[in-house]
Amino acid sequence: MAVDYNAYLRTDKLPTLWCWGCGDGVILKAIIGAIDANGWDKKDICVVSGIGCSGRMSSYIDCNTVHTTHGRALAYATGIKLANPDKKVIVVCGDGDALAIGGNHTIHACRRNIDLNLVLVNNFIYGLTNSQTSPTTPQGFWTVTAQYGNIDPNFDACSLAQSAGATFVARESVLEPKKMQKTLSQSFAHKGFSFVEVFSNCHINLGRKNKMGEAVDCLKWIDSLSIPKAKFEMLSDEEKVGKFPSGILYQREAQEYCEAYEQVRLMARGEKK
Ligand SMILES: Cc1ncc(C[n+]2csc(CCOP(=O)(O)OP(=O)(O)O)c2C)c(N)n1
Repeated sequence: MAVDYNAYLRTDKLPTLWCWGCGDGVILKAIIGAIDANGWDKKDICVVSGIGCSGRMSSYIDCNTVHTTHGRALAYATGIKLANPDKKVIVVCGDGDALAIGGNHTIHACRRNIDLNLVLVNNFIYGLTNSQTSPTTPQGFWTVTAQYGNIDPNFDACSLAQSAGATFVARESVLEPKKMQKTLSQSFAHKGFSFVEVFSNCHINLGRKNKMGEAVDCLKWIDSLSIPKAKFEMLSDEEKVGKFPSGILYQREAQEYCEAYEQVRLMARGEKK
């Protein structure tokens, strides 16, 4: 059945603040589609976001939402989930939000395997604040904080999440919204910490300032970066440089943090030995 998007949107907040053609709108639609596919009731969902263009996501979804401080969305979400383990908590962060200022929260949320669903909107730059270098900005790119070209090596965020202990790790892009929605839906159904990185276009603060052309040229560049996991694994080490595998990259079952915490709570109350 077709998704009734209006039922999930705060239509009085539209149009969005995003630039024309921004990938954030594509991701918002896919998140709503994935919520709908899981049949979740709006009152059982909380969407938590940090500060950034992508952080505006929580303003537009009509459910329980918390628009938190920059880099701290996962800390808020951890508290919300521990206090309400029966609720579904979706966290939306930009690459600066989740990997720079909030990097510590990200690795420890992965390590705890708490049942949160992180959607990492990777547009390779600080979008909202006009083009500072983020941990995913490719080397050589111009940013306001790297005016001679970025010299910092960039993160493979999914490898980081997997190493830190996330039990569902995937990478998708705004170029394939239906595939992204399906992966998001699977990640939402997963019990434990799910980490879905979505490559998205910031054709204004990344593309225009790096003379990449129009929005569509920025999208083509994003498309050239990721290769489906099975094909990626066939590449030589040299061919893999600067490329990222896409799709569901890793999944396993492990003890979920709220369940472990509940056992501790019962022991502390003398209700369990
Ligand atoms: C503690 C703190 N430091 C810095 C800022 C300024 N700030 C707001 S958003 C942002 C970066 C946004 O980039 P990203 O997280 O990648 O999200 P995007 O806007 O690209 O979606 C920064 C540095 C802030 N609001 N709070």
